[in-house]
Amino acid sequence: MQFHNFAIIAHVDHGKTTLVDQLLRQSGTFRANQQVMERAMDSNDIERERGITILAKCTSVAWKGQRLNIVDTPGHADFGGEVERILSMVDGAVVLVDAAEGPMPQTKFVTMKALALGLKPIVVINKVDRPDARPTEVHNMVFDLFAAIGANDEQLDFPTLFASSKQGWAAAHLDDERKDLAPLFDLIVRHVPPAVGDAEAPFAMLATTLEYDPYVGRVLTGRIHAGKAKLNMHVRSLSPDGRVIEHARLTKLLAFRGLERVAIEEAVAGDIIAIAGLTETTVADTIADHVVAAPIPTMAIDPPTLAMTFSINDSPLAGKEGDKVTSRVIRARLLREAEGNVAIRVREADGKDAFEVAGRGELQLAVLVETMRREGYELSVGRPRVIFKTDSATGQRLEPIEEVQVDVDEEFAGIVIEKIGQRRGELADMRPSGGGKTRLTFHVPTRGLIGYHGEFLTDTRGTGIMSRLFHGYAPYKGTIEGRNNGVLISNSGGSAVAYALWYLQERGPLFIDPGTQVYEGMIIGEHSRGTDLEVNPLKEKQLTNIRTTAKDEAIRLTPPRLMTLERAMAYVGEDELVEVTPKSVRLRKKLLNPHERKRAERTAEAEAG
Ligand SMILES: Nc1nc2c(ncn2[C@@H]2O[C@H](COP(=O)(O)OP(=O)(O)OP(=O)(O)O)[C@@H](O)[C@H]2O)c(=O)[nH]1
Ligand SMILES: [Mg+2]
Repeated sequence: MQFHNFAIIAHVDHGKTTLVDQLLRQSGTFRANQQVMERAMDSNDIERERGITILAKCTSVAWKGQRLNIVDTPGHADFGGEVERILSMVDGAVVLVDAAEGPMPQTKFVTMKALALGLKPIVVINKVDRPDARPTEVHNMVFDLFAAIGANDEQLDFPTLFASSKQGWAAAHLDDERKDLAPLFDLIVRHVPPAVGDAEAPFAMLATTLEYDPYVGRVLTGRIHAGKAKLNMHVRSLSPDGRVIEHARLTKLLAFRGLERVAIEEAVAGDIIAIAGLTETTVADTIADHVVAAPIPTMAIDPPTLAMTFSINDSPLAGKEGDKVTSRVIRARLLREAEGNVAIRVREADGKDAFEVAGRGELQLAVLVETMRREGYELSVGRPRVIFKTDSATGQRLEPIEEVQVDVDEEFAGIVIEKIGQRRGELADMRPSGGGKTRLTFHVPTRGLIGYHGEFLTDTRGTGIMSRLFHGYAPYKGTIEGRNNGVLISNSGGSAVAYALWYLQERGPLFIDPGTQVYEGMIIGEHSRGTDLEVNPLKEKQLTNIRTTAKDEAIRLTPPRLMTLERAMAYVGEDELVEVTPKSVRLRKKLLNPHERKRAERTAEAEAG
């Protein structure tokens, strides 16, 4: 049997996981009566809630006697670190492009990576069923994209299918019968070269993804480069620089079969499998027979651009909602994350009990915090900040710049250009993109984009589409105006009272409901002016006014602006923190005591002056 290993790559939401559903279904992988959810490969909770793929996942189907190993990849740029490494495991790529949206920034990014590795992609123009689909035009755009990013002649000669992953069909021509995915299956078998690998050579495999299984422990997935993996075989692992990491026994071999993994006794070169039994080995390490002396070469991953400080929760409400609160458990959890997640880096920060976690973007960091709070952790996190670099030749400070592509109705183009301009972004291109929409391309400092997405959605009444992609480092663009408003800070602790909030809401929008537990130094709302204001959200109505209680009942509060984790992360200032527990997201001043805050302010002024 031959293996055809390929990854499905695309911009976010172009339909990769939906296509995998249909590949599984139409290859007869499911039992006849099996109940299968939509986007079945998006199996973790956060993936299902957000409707996006976060972790790349493998599956495998049989087609006409051949085995197709499929890797579903995440399309969101923050999770792009996965895609680069995944591509080194496969011999082919299916590039999916939405027939209405056309190629988007992440299409370009992943296609560039695939071309650079010498893969010959198959292009699938997907969502042809959309009423606003323009498949022929998009096909031409894909060709232009391939040419622009340096595809060689062979790669430029890519085969194309038109498809609807939702309806489960693919066809070579738009007027062909729209029946099933057989044209895609057949094309994959024809076009993705069968995996080669010497089955008689000593065993060697590159670990590409890592996860923890409650039963078998560390599970490493990768492609067998050479030889055979056998159950209970003795192996050793080598780091990318050739150091021996450990000697171990393969206690479990797992093959991917549809949505399941099945235990197997043996696997041969070319196949993609998961193994257990190693305890120290991680992503990018080589697992091999003892006679193998050199590790399998692996690719460098683009460095992280955004960092955030994680520290213990030391608020007065700490430890009430979570059971994982000490710096020791937080540290262990973060190190574990950094091990399996190639795009995350963790280091001990200067402060006590604090860690600096660096990643690819706000969403990636927010997903990590969200995952941890669901596991029972309590944390404080600071405002995300970009990672600067110094130009070694000139000594100049450099900052990360992103390419931002925006599709908006013409009427909103003005406000978007203005807002991005304030954030030191430069308009690189502007053109009509059909249907009364305008496509704007900018180069914007990552710094200026923190927290912008929410504002963008408000400004475009939820109709705008924005995507971003790391572009490179460039000289520092100068200061960017931060939040204009101060905040309302509670001056005492207890349960917030409706009557007090009713008075306070004149000062600015509130973040809490009556009954919310507050403490001294907690941020409960925004001040409509530029300064911070200490307020008392606990103040009850004077007892002498007892006769008006009937009116009290009628107190109408403006609905509070409740803070989600991501909103809070983008909102907090330098001297503020987001307190995260399994049940709550609170905003607070780093220094809770007003006298300490004053003192710190004076010191800062003295230093500046
Ligand atoms: N009309 C139409 N909608 C589709 C099609 N394929 C997928 N969708 C929809 O597009 C949305 C995104 O689909 P997914 O399969 O999750 O996209 P994805 O590429 O896996 O997204 P990420 O993994 O987050 O990058 C879902 O709402 C799908 O129902 C299609 O062929 N036609
Ligand atoms: Mg997906």
